[in-house]
Amino acid sequence: MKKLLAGAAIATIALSGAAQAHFQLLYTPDVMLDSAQEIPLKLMFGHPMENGHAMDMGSPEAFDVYFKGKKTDLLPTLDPIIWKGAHNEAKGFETTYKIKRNGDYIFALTPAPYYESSEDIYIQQITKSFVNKAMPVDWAEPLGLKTEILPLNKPYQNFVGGTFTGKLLSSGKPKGGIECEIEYINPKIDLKGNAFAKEADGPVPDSAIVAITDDNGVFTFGLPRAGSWGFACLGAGPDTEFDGKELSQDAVLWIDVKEFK
Ligand SMILES: [Cu+2]
Repeated sequence: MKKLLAGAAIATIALSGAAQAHFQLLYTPDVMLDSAQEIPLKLMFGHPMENGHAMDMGSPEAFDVYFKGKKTDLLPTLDPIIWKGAHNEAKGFETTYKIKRNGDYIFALTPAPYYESSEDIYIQQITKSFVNKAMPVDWAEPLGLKTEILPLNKPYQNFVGGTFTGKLLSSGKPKGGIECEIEYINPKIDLKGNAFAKEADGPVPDSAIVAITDDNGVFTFGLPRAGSWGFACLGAGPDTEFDGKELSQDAVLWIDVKEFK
């Protein structure tokens, strides 16, 4: 309950009541591929629905891709970038990855804990993104992260007007009663320029969109709009302290939503 209140308080301070949530982004533009290609991956920490301020990322603790149960370390491939938000610039990372074989590629990022001075806590958003080539295989399998959202719908193929259901795990076990914030990437992304567009004309609700996980760790959300949608289940992980301060170890999942036409 304390975390819920802390989350609400920061949103209030930051934008006098308007919806604003931190989201770790792990972004690539095309998530269903039919041919082999090298994909870009952009890692940045910001407020995508509000097009709010960008935050500096430290060196990630882990960044891996999982393919058919095999994990490959991508940390050595990361290059630092300066991500340009609508209002400021912040440190992020980028890399590229060659998608060759058919199947599901699950990218998982454990960022360094981020110190949020306005709350005097650390935030660590353990984040998953998916890319599929041609054949669905194991997108619904857990990766064994400290905390993660298991997609119960294909994360790379969702439609406006449909629903998405996820299952929150903490140390591999379902976790109920956790608040999950929900956002989409509102501004257009300039991949070459490592920037969000200044204009973000998509709607921003009056307060954060939230779902609470049930006793089985499950939540469902109706998808109102096409784009990249993110879910951040707050304080879900087993680690609650970092460097002598409170740590919110969150599970983040990104999905793709298209018009059904
Ligand atoms: Cu923030």
